[in-house]
Amino acid sequence: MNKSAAIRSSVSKRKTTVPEPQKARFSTNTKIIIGAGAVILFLGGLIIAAMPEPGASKSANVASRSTGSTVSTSGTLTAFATKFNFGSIPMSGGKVTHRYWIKNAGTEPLLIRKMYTSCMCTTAALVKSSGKKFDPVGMPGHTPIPTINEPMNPKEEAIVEVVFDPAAHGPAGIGPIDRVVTIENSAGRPLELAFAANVTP
Ligand SMILES: [Cu+2]
Repeated sequence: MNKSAAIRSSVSKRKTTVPEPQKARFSTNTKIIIGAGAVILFLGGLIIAAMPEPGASKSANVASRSTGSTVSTSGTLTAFATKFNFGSIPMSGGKVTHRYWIKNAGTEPLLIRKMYTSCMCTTAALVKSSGKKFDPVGMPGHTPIPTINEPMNPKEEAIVEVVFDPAAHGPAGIGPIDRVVTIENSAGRPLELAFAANVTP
């Protein structure tokens, strides 16, 4: 605050020693007052900026400590698109594949517990960003569904590679179909990836 005190003393000095017309003196004083105010605001800003933010860092520490030993229930497993349409596909054309991108959009790690599909004509395989690919899974009751408990870190992305076999049901499977891949996870509700197709003869 020495600076502003110096400015103030110079203001009073000028006031007494330099006689000026009323109008001019007013504008000079106003400028100096604004200047002094800016210095005070600037110094105050420096002090505030230099101050640590104990509230913010403390709450972050508490949050990480309270969840350190447990699996997240507030992270969120999301998909960039949860629906896909293969359009018309011939029964004799062979299997078709679609890759869904999923992401842990939460702030804490989560676990992919297990994945399964709604029908035996459909398989789904998890492919991690590291390139690690899990064995494809199918429909519960038709194929064993392993619990994989695969971790996904915050912001980590992965692929769910879904394969649909339009010939799996034979001629009975001709027509529009809807299938779902379910991904059970530790972050909340299961993520459901859906697709449709129109199987033609
Ligand atoms: Cu099926």
